[in-house]
Amino acid sequence: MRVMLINPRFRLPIDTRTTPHLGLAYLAAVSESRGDEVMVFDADVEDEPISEIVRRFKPELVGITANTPQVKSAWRTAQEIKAVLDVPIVLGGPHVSVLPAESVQHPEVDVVVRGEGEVAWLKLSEIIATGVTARQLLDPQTHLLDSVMGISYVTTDGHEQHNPDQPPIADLDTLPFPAYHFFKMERYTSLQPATDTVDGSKSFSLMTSRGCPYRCTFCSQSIMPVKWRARSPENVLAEWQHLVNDLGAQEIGVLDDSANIRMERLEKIADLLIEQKLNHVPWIFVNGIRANLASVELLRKMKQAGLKRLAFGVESGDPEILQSIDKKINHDTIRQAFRNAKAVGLETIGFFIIGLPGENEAAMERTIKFACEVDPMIANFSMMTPYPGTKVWETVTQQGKMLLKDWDDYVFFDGRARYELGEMTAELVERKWKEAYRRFYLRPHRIIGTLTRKEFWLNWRRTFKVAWKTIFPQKVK
Ligand code: B12
Ligand code: SF4
Repeated sequence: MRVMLINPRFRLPIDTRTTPHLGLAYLAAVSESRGDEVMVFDADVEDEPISEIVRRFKPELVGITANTPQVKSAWRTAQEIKAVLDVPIVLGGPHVSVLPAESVQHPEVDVVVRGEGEVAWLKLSEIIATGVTARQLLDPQTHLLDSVMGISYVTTDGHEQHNPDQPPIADLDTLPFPAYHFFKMERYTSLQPATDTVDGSKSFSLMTSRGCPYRCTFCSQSIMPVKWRARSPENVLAEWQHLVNDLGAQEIGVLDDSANIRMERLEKIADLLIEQKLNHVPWIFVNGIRANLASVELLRKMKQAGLKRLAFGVESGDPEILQSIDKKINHDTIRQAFRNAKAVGLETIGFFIIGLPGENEAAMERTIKFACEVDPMIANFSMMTPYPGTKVWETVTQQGKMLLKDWDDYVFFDGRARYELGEMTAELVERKWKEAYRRFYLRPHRIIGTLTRKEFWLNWRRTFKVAWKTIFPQKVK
């Protein structure tokens, strides 16, 4: 069967990275292992319109991914495809997992897959490969979709159906490795193009675990299965060997939400990387690892294993706010984690949020000061964006004034406040957010540090552009 997987067009207002979509790479691998002919269309790097490619390739099944700011683009893409070909169209990804009813009401969307997608995708592929049309699929008389868990759809007689959730995949080692060979690797950037100059075609991502046992109030992770599940160190190593030896990886991004929930597992992975001499390829934790589980011994071992840079989610410098967001951590632990990382020679990233519910100017001030105190190499200040499904979303919709009405606007780099709540006005959030970047990066030692980094000079045009757009954001649509 011919299968097409799509990452719909979406551009951030600032020039960040473009990397292959790992979720689609997993689904592509599942389809390939079924013997399907797979095509990945990543609108971020394609030149041709989707309708042309669909006419040529004639897919028999289409899957489209959608996070919140992408979902309108996903619906538009589905419409464009249906206009040239009557093919079953399936949507998946974080946004549609939280609000499936919204997407199934779009006539061009046949099925929504909620949560982890591999099992449902395989089941749907098996059914559709028998040659059924989208209409037959949704006909309640056929009962074709009755046993597929984790999907939502509207039957041909207009009944909205949400099948029971798919249980989380218990053994992640059973999954095939993400199929990067379906992506135009030469068209992507490195993981952190503002700081590193790695050829995008040599830059890969992997995940050693899925899920997160924490439930921070602002994080969309609450939509994924609660249970944290890890791949075995041996399985991770096998993928790492494949990326380095077969695909020539020159950097690897580890995308786990909380990679260090079991520290001994990470230590084992690090041991294997050293043993197998894979530690010459630098790797980065692009998402925060838990600061309370970052012992100096573990960090030292990972540094030996090739870890170059790691991130900690700090979120707020205000103790009360930190407690209110259920991060389940305190500032001394975070301070110690940064000290440990720097002591063993790791580069650090700190993630901070401006505009969490309950904040006032003093709380935001504490966040800026704390960022300057722990002084990571990269400080990332997000303007709080309440994503559907999160507790912050509930708070804002119930007690605040949501300023965003359009899913397209749910990015957090465009300098506009998303909501007002209590004494937190849009003016305050926008002013402190800009101030955070200015005050963090325009300190004398940071300027000198930046100017003496080789990568800065290799990337100076891009870095200036990103800095300019951050401090003087333009309204984009
Ligand atoms: C890496 C990453 C990025 C990278 C790369 C994105 C990419 N091309 O993949 C970058 C830095 C560019 C990025 C940017 C943004 N991101 Co991001 N990102 C992630 C992160 C950490 C990992 C994504 C990943 O690879 N997951 C692993 C794979 C296996 O999971 P998956 O992609 O969800 O796919 C699975 C299922 O969702 C499902 N599925 C997905 N698509 C489809 C399609 C079909 C047909 C089917 C059947 C199933 C299916 O099956 C897949 C396999 O199980 C996630 C957090 C997370 N844990 O997922 C956040 C996350 C996806 N990002 C998020 C956000 C908010 C953003 C931004 C909007 C932030 C911003 N700057 O404003 C932008 C949007 C950019 C864009 N182009 O869309 C949110 C999304 C929330 C939401 N409601 O949409 C997440 C969940 C983080 C969070 N915890 O809040 N992101
Ligand atoms: S912010 Fe990090 S620790 Fe908190 S729920 Fe999200 S992934 Fe887990």
